Amino acid sequence: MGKTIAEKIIEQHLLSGEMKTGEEIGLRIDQTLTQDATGTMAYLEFESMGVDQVRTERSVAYIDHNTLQSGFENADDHRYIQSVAAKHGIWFSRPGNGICHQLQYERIGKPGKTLIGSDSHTPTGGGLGMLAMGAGGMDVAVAMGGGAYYIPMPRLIRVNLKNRLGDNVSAKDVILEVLRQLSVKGGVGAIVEYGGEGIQSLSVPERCTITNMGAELGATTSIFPSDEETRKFLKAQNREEDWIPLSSDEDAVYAEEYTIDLSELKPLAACPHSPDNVKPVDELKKIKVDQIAIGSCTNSSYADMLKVARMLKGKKIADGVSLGISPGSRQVLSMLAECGALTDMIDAGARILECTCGPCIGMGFSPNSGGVSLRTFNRNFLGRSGTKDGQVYLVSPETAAASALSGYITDPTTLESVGKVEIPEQFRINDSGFIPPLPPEEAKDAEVLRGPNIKPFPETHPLENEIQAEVLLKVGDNITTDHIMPAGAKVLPYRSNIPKISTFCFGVVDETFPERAKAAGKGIIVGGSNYGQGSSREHAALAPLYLGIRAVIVKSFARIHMANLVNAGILPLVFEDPADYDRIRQGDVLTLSDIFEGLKENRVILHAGEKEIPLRMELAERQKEMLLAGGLLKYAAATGKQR
Ligand code: MIC
Ligand code: SF4
Repeated sequence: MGKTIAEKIIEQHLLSGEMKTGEEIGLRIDQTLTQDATGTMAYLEFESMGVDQVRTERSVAYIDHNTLQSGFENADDHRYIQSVAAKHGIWFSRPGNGICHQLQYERIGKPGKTLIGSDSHTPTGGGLGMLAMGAGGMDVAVAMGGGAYYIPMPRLIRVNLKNRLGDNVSAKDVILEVLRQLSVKGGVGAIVEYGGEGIQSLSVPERCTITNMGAELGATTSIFPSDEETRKFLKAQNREEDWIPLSSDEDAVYAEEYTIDLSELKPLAACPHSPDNVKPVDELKKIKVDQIAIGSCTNSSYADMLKVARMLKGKKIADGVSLGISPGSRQVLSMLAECGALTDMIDAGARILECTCGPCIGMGFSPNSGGVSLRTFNRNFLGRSGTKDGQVYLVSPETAAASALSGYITDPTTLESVGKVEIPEQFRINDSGFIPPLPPEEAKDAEVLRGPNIKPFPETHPLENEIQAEVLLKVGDNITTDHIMPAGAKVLPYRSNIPKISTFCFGVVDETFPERAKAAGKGIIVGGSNYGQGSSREHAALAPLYLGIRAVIVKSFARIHMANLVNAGILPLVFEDPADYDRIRQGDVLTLSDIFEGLKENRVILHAGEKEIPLRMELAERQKEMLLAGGLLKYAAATGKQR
C-alpha cells in the first residue's frame, strides 16, 4: 500500500509504537524551536534534566513575543534564554531578528525532517515539507535532551487543490476556506496533506500561510510535498543542499479527502471571535474599520509585504484607519527597504512595527474600545487583541490593504490586480541576528544569568486514588488557552513567574476564579468540547496546577493542552456521554474514587451527590505512569527516562 508524505517521515523517525490511527507513537526529533514566552519555562525544565548539550540536529531559541520590555522582566528573561542557550548548544535568535516560524522556514527548516516547537504554529514548517508540530515546553525540553516526542498516530486528511488563484485572491483565502469547511475541530487528531496540480502555483511562503493556520483546525500538523518550488525557495535562500524531493505515493490512502478549486475562491474573512466563523468579504463591505494590522507568522513574508506595498503605492490610507505593519523577519524588512517598498508603505501612512508577533498577542497596537480591527493573523479569540470588546476579523494582506485605503472592509478583487509576486532569484542573506552556541569546552564554565522574575516550577502532586473537590469553574465549548491563561502586554512578562501569572488565570471568563481557587486549595474544572484549543502554552496547565486544580472534566480536549495537563500531573477526563455535562453545576462537590483501578480500563465513575457519571480517560500507559509520579519532571527524575 502506498504512503502519504507524513507516513514516510513518521516511518523514518519512529522510535516506538505502530502507525495505527489513534495509537501512541514516539518520534525522533531532528529540530526544536522555542520562543521567549514559552521558552523560559522550557529551559528551566531542560536545566532540571541535567543534560549538558542538546542532542538534536539543530535547536533554536527565538525572542519574538515578549519584546515590549516595559520593565526589567522581559529583558531579564531574554538574557536568561541567551545564556542558557549558549551553554547548552542552542542557537539564539535576537529580538528584532524576526518571528520564529518565519525565520525557521527561511533559514533553518529542512524538508523531510521532524520539528517540534513550544508554539502551536510550529506546523508552519509543513510548507517546506517538514513534519512540524506544536508542543508544550516540557515536551520540547525532553526532545532537546534526545527523548522521543509522543503523539497519537493521526489520521490523514487530503486536500486537493485545483487550478490557480484569481487576481488579488490569496493563500490566506485558501486556509480560510478550509476552516469554513472543516471548523476549528475538524482537524483534531489529523494531519492535513495538500496535493493536486494547484499546489504548483503556490510558493513556499504561500504554502506556509496555509500550514501555519492549519493549527486553527486543531490539526496535529499540515504538510505540502517538497518539490521544485521548494528547491527554488531553498536555492534563493542559499540552501539548495537542504532540499530533498518528497511526495505521497499515487495509491496512498487518506481517511478523508476534500477538493478546493482555487479559481473559484473569493476573498474571505474570519469574523469575531473564531477563526472558523468565515464569511465572504463581499458580504461585510458596509463595516467601517478602525484599525488594520498586517504581519504575524501567517502573513509577513516578503511577497505578502510587497503585495501590500503595491496596493498602497502612491495612495493614502483612510483618515479613520490606523495601519500597523510588522514584517516577519529582518530579511523581509531589509529587502523591503532595499526595493523601496518600505517607503511606499510609510508614504501611504502606515506605522512600521518591529519584526515580532506584536499585536497578534496583544503586545501593543490594541484596538480602541469596540473597535473593528482587520488583521492578517491567525487568531481572533475574545480579548486576544488586548481590547476585550475589540472586533477582530482575520483577512488576507490584499483585503487588509484594500480596506486600509477605503476605511471599510473592501473586497480586493474590486481593485486593480497586484499581480503574482514571484520568489526572488536570491533573498538577502544576513544571519547576524542568529548567535551560535558556545563550543562545548567553553560552555561548561559559562554562567546562566537569572533575574528575580524567574520563580521555581510549581509543586506537582502524584495522582491519588481518590479526588474529592468542588467544581470551581464550569465553562462551555471551544474554550481557548487565551481564555485559560490570557496573554497580552500586562500578563506576558510573568511567563517565568507562575505564582504571579496565575492571578490572571481565566480572567476573561471569571475574574474571581484565581482567588476562589487559591482559597479552596483544591478543585476541578468542567468544560465543553475542544477544551484548550489554540496555543501550546503550558502555562494554561501550570497556572491551574498552582491554583490547586487536580482534574479537568470535559466533552473533548485539544491535543497539546491535554498533553500539557498530563505533563503537569493534572488528571484529564472526558464525559462518556457528552449529555452528562449538563448534569453538573459549578459549585457541586465531586468525588472520583478508585482511580487506580480505573486507570487499568481508562474509565472512572464520578459521584456528584446521588448521581453517577461514567468518565473516560484517553491515556497511554506512559501517561498513566507520569500522572502517578506527579507529572513529567518527577517521572523523568524517578525513572531516569526522559519519557
Ligand atoms: C499564540 O499564538 O497564541 C502564541 C502566543 O504564539 C502561543 C504561544 C504562547 O502562548 O506563548 C502559541 O501559539 O502556542
Ligand atoms: Fe506570534 Fe501570533 Fe504567530 Fe503566535 S500566532 S507565533 S503570537 S505571530
